[in-house]
Amino acid sequence: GTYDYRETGLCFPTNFLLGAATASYQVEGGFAEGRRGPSIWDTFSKTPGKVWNGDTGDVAVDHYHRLEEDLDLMKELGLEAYRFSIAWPRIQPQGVGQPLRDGIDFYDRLVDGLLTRGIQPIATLYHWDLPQALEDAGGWPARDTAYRFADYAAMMGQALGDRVATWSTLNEPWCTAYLGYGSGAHAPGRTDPEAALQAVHHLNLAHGLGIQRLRETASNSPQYSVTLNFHQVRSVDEYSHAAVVAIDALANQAFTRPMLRGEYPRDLIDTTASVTDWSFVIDDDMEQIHQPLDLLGVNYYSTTTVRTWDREGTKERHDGHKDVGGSAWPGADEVEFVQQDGPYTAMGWNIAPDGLEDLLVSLHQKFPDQPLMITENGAAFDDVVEAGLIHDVERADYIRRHLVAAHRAISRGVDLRGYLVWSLFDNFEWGYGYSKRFGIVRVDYETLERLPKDSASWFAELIRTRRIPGVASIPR
Ligand code: PNW
Repeated sequence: GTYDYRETGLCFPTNFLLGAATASYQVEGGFAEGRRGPSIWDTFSKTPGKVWNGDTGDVAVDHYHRLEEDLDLMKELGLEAYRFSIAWPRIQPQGVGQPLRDGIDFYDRLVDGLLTRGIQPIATLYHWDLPQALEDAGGWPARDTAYRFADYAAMMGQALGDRVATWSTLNEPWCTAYLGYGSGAHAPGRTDPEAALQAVHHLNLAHGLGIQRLRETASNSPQYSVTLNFHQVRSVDEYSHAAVVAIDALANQAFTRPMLRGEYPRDLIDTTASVTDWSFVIDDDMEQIHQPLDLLGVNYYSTTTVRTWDREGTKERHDGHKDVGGSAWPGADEVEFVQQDGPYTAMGWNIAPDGLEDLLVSLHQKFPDQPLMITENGAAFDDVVEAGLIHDVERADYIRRHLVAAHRAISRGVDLRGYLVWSLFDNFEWGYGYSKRFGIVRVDYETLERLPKDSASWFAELIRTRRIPGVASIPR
């Protein structure tokens, strides 16, 4: 195979945080427990044709009912941090009003269970499960959703602010805005380019207001963050500079510039000029959005390669996103996404650890004082169970090579604080249902049994020794 089995000899300092991540709708199940309200992902997954095989998160990996067992597993693997998300509709079933006791209790138990085991809780307030009632009232294209989010943030700050180590407002607002309201591949499945850009702005506003409300309520001194999925954009030829600028503006700068600098960049306004005049940006929005962050969360899986379309022939569409008709790139009509060189994961995403190093270095150059953390990185592969074991060398090798890239970025001066693998478990992979497995722990969807894969043992060895092991050194 193409794996690199060597021992690297590279070490991470003890304060470099190593852990794993999940998200509420992808793992919890228990969809009707404790008067939880429906989210847009319940509605979407139950709409025929939207999710592979008609899969839903009704049961998922049943984490809601297997909390203690799962916490013990995290402890056995030696995780130093666990990144989870809070299901808003468990707290406010209609997105407004008093918090539900059962909802708060569940996250109370989760946070306490982590702390008892010496694992840092990293809590994300929004990983895509918007209360359906708020979507019915307009969803993220409506300004009011940002205010509802701010109230919910304050509520969670009150409830858990004495124990959560790190707060993150949003996970990947890029996906929410452009896949939810532009391409239609994600809930709520709308395909309206202007709505997608309104969603961008109201997500940014929600983030800024949310940070402020969390700060008011916290009684210890947690870290405040947001998690973005950056597109590391490359061009195929020297004529395609404009395509890189447009995609970088839509994917990356649409979030980093308002959040970290309090402005929307010219390139974004220009790229989207045929779609919107951004008149929904009003009053002191930009000041509200611009809040200092202790950490910027970076999710990284792959690179993106573009070319300026010459308007001849059919446009290539290999942007790594499920094509369901609408565009995930409002205004970028002259951009072609080209097929990239392999190897690929089961998602069809090309494996490019050097893209992670480039991304971290460029973020450090643009925002020199901003500490970073890799909040997701990992891979789906078609795992095979052999005599009760899963020798997922490809996944261990993927993680290993990205850790080497992270290590190189650190040695080039990047202030990188940690690495969280996506994901702790195989889980509900959005539009792909249960067909794609990202876990370092396998879940048998018949019995719901958990089975750590070789990549989990490999990761546990990394945490124990703080040294990036060779893939061959997986204890068997
Ligand atoms: C991220 N895309 O999602 C999410 O934060 C996770 O919930 C998810 O399971 C993981 O990455 C793996 O996909 C993405 O189409 C979903 O570019 C789709 C895209 C990117 C990230």
